[in-house]
Amino acid sequence: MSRTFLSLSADRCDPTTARYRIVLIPYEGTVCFLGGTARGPDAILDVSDQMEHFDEELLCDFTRFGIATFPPIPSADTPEQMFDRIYQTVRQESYFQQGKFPLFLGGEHSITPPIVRAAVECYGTVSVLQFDAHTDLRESFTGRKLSHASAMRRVLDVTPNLVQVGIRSFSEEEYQECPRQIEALITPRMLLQNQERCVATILDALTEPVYITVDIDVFDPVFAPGTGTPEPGGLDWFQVTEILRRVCEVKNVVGADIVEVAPLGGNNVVTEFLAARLAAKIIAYTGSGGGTISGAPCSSDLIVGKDRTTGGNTR
Ligand SMILES: [Mn+2]
Repeated sequence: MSRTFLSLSADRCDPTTARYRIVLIPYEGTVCFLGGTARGPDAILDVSDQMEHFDEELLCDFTRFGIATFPPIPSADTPEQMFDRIYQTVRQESYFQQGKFPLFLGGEHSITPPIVRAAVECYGTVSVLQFDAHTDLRESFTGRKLSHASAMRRVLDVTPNLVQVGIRSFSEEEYQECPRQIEALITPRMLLQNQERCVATILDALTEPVYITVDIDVFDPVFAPGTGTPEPGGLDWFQVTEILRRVCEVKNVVGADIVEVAPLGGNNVVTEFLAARLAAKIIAYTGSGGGTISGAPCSSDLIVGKDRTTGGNTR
């Protein structure tokens, strides 16, 4: 079983030289329904052993800039302590830093606000692109302001620029308290009707730099059954990766997280495999697209399907 992402050779996972930083946060403190997100990061690392290091779409070795795996941030006793621990660790370890790209593996979605707070401190301003089935805009949930169900409300405390994609579940309370956010949602239905227009809207709405948070439940439960609150009507691999690729091509993306993977156990590794491949895609896309992180890019001519017109869904 691997303790580093992809079980890379020593020269490719040296933390002092690697551009990419995998940071594990196996936190599960405020989950309300099915548990298991604490096992997510380990499960993603384990299956990453089985993946190729060559991106089939960009035709390049996405590990060439180095991918280091950092020790897990241990869970604290309360959500407040955990928020502070994540925020302080991300700052002290300088996970956000010019030329470095942190990719956090959760854990539940409440890990995101302290990360974004540290990112805003580093870069001055950050917009957040959220892939999720849920808005997570409740002011509090079961009496907790730091619940996973309030994660994006806490993000709004530190940045006003939040773009939400794949949402298909939110409460009346959220609609009344955050009407501007709700009216700007990019829903799965909108993506099915005209993905190209949605991508243009997303690119237009995102200021730079961009931080990306992916709740694995943005995918349809058919593709990602191992998660706490599987919602029907989710996105597929091509919808999510197409948006990610386009955003990474033209925006300066400075970090990302993948959260809410709750492994089913046994031989069903579908969800963690999807998450591991998604992590690889984020690395590949940010390594070859736009942005200020320098390095020899793959030729953009090699991006298969770069010129294809994607009116409507991509399936
Ligand atoms: Mn969610």
